[in-house]
This record gives sequence, C-alpha cells and structure tokens, in this order.
Amino acid sequence: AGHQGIKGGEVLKLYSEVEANCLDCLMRDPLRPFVPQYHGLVTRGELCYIRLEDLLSGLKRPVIMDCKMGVRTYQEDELVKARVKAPLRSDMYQKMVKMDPSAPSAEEHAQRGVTKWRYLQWRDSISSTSTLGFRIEGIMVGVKAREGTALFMFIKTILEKVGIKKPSTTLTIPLCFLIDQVIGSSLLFVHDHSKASVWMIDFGKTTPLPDSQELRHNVPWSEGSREDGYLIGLADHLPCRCSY
Ligand code: 4IP
Ligand code: MN
Repeated sequence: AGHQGIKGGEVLKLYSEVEANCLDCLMRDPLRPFVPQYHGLVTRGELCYIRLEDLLSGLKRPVIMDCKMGVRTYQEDELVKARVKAPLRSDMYQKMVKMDPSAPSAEEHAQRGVTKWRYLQWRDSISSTSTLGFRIEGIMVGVKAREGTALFMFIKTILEKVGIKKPSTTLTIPLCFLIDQVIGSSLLFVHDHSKASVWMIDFGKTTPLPDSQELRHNVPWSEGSREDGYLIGLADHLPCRCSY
C-alpha cells in the first residue's frame, strides 16, 4: 500500500515523516546493505514521495515473502489514544467481522466501529505475531516451507554478522536498530532461482526512543517498555511453526 509508479530501478512510496527519518538514519548505519537504498524525496503533483531502490529490479520470476516482525504492530501511542478519544473505525470493524463475526464485543457491534488499536491488537492476537514475534503477511504461491526455512536461516546469519544478535559486545556505535522501536516493519524474502536475498522494509512506525535509551528487542512487551520483540520472531522461531 502507498507504493506508486516505478521508474528505472526506483519505487516511489507515499511520504511519511517517520519513515523518511528512519531511512536517513539507516543510510548512515551498518544495516544499510540490508535495506532498500533511499534516494530522498520527490514531489508529484500535490503529493510527496520517498524514492526507494526497487528490490525486484532485474528479477525475472521472483518469489516473495513478507514477514511482519515483532510481537506487536501498533505503537504505544495508539493504545493511549484508544483509552481517551480514539475515533471509531468502521472499516476496521468490517474487516474484523468479515474474518470472525464473533470477534467484536456487543458494544462494538452496536457502534459498528472499533478503535485502530483494538483492531491491530486483535490481528496480532489471532496471528502468530503475539506468540511467535512475526507473521507472514504475504507470500507468493510456489515458495516451499523448506525454502522459507532456509531463507530465515540466511537473514539470521547476516544479522548476526552485523552484530545485532549480541549488540552490547560487538558494537561500539549506536545502531538505528538499537535505539528505535521497530514496529510494523517486515523482512522481505526474495528469490529468483539463481539468487536469494532478504531485506528489511517498511519503517513507517519505526521511531527512536525519546532519550536514546536502547531496546533489547528480545523480551516480551509490557506497556511502557517500548520493546518490540523483533528478535523473538527472528531468532527463536521458524516459519514452519507459523500459524498464519
Ligand atoms: C492495516 O490492516 C495494517 O495493519 C496497516 O499496517 C495499517 O497501517 C492499517 O491502518 C491497517 O488498516 P490490515 O493489514 O489488516 O488490512 P501496515 O501498513 O504495517 O501493513 P498503518 O501503517 O497506518 O498502521 P490504517 O490506519 O492505515 O488503515
Ligand atoms: Mn506493510
């Protein structure tokens, strides 16, 4: 969603300040080789876009899997809002009913709406997000479970190589990854018979912590901790155990 037009190895994605800031940070980070290259902003008509490397450029018949990482896909702010004055979303209520008519409470049925937090939290709870720390959001038919597993091992290896697994002992500079809560971000697995790669994508809800405090990424979330559980999904589990 939000992707627009492709021009010569580039993809335009609708501008988000959060995502642009995160990409700025990533372009100066050891993680740079593992994210789409960011070429700044461009305006088309009324709208502003982020210019990103097209990760599928040059691939003839790519097989793609999108794994959304972490134990939650909503920001803590969303929860705070839901308690006070969050607008009710009828679109999200409808998506919920479509998947499980018994999911909304009597009150939610009556108002025919749910808060965004309620919907996102429910999606996390019915998928493998809350329990395994990732869920498969999209997959192109044809990818076999065994290939998926191999790809997961692959990303694990490259992330270990750049020091994410044991950050405190191997890193001297702060990584964007350490100081950010990485929410709603995906790993994009791409393979094209001859070549396989894994990319970190989608940083629209990845925000730095207020005081450059660092996250561990491998512990369960509790309200206020800001932990995202990214490494729970990455290090502890494989796609064959995924429920979604
Ligand atoms: C979507 O629900 C995803 O959770 C989107 O997250 C979210 O966007 C949408 O919220 C929500 O409607 P489904 O995938 O179940 O349809 P993502 O973009 O990470 O896939 P954001 O990024 O805004 O949370 P709205 O508010 O954009 O509709
Ligand atoms: Mn997405």
